[in-house]
Amino acid sequence: MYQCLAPSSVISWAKCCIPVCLLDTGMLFPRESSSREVKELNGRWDFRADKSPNRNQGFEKAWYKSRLAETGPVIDMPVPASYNDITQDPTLRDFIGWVWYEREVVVPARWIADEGTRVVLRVGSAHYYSVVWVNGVKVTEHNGGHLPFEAEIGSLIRKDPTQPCRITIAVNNTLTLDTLPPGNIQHMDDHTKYPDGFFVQNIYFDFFNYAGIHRSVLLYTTPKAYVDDITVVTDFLDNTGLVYYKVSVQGAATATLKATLMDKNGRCVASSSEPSGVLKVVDVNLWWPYLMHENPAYLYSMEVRLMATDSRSTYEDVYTLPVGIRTVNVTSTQFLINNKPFYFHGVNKHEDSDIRGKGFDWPLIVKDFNLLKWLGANSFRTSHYPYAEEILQMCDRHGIVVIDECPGVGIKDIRSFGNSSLTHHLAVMDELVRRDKNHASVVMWSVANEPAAEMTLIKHTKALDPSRPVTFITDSNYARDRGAPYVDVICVNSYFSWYHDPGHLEVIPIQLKTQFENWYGKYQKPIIQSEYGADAVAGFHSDPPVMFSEEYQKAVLQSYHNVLDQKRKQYVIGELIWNFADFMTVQGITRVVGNKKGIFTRERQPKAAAFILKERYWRLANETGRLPVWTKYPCSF
Ligand code: GCB
Repeated sequence: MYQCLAPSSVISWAKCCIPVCLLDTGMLFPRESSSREVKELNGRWDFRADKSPNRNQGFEKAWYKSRLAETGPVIDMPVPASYNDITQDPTLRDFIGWVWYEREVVVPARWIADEGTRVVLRVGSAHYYSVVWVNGVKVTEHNGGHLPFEAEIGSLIRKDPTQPCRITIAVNNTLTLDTLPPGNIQHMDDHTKYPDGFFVQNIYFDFFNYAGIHRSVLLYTTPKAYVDDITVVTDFLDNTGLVYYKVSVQGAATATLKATLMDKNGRCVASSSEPSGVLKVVDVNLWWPYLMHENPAYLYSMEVRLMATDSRSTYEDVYTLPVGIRTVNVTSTQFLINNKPFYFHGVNKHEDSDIRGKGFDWPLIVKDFNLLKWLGANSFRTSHYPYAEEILQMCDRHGIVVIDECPGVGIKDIRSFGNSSLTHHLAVMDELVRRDKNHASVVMWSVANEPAAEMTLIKHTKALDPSRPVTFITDSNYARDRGAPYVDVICVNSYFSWYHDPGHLEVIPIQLKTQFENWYGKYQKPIIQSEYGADAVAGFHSDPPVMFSEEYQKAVLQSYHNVLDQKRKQYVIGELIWNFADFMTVQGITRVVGNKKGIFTRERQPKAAAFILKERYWRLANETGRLPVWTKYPCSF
């Protein structure tokens, strides 16, 4: 048991602990190669919300059987994007139920002609429950937002090559007590108060339940015999990097395989012909976090080349995976990356922006990475759900360290504490680890924000991926004995002088100190202040500071920082501000057009607090890290 280890012991996750995949198939990110093609289906789709009273007309009338425009009026809808803020229709902004998307695709003739080619339809994510048809035939369904799903559609489109390929996706954002996050529908039947058929969706999490197709829809090809999954876990010994790997193959009884690891210049540094094993890299360039090394985020490329033959032909498949070589260890007082203490000075984020909602958007992502670097942030937590894979790829490329969180947020209703919730929660962890296990930037899993059954979840996640530590996020008042004995790092959210003792900045030094001392005293595990902050409406000023002014937000941060500075010399290993940017929430009396705890506005302009944090993060980096040459003069940003 980890908690029995002496304070100085190191819990090491490296070695050759390969994550186990409990799911039938892999979920490699679709990449082009000499054997694989990718066709993006993003852009304008036809769209129709099913506004029938039971929201079921689409299924009753089988809207998937013909063109959507033939079933009734359709409107334009961009993919990827949440549909909520796209139109001027208030009933669509707050719509609950099934919406239908459709578009026709021209499939390259050779994809159809070549029986040895697999054609896969992949949805990066759709919120929340999805059903997918191709030419009226159901090909898959998926339970849960934020994670990808796919279906092989080759045989279907080959049935009648003269037909265009019509893709229909129905998406339902109804949350139940067993979904992640949970929610429930409440019907109001009192006709003296509510119109006919009035209902609301109750949720217990603090962000808008944006819905629709949130990430790219793609078609991609692989040969019939193909690389289905690759798992890597890395380590090093002195100057030698070790890449433990495992390749799984589908579509061939026997196959030959070559795994080649290449450096940044494309030079082969190690290779093997085995489906699993270890690649040894002499004079290794380790993957280091941003601001911890002058050459951070070094990535090798692992090319897997597969050859298989059947009675008809020979298949060659090539898949190239970026690989960062690094280790992660935890002691009772430190978080070690490559055996050096790492202090998380970072942010909590949301996938959230004007108009797009939770829709994937490259300009926003690149802007956010520029802001993270400007701020001197070295890390973030994917509060409160898995972010797009492209965001994790950016983290790998830029050395931004990630605590990867599953969508277990707002599990408050006692009825969500049962077995069916837990079974789904475990399945979501399987999907999350399967998708993100190979990212060097991902250094820890977070099973939930205040979860119901953390013990089982933590044990399950550790069994899934023994190569990384596991945590869950708690708040300062949370029953302390539930999950804490099982986690590797304690993550605490607290809002002193905001939700507790509002307006009283003077309580922060006492209450924060007590919080840390209680948690550490009981568990002797390193602690991350995983949320803290205060709302500030940009442009509101007040001296002396009062709540909601930029000055108050600044003062809260400064008071927290004073305590963090004492405790980070002992066992506090990180601080993540809540939040990077203002974000949309449900309407309510505590939210003024959303949550305003951002240090940037929703439009990504800095509030006064951003400058406080920037000054601090660069100071921390200067104390503990080694700045890249180009960041020698951070003030010149
Ligand atoms: C929290 C939650 C986060 C909220 C935040 C707040 O503890 O984890 O989702 O947005 O507090 O601002 O209330």
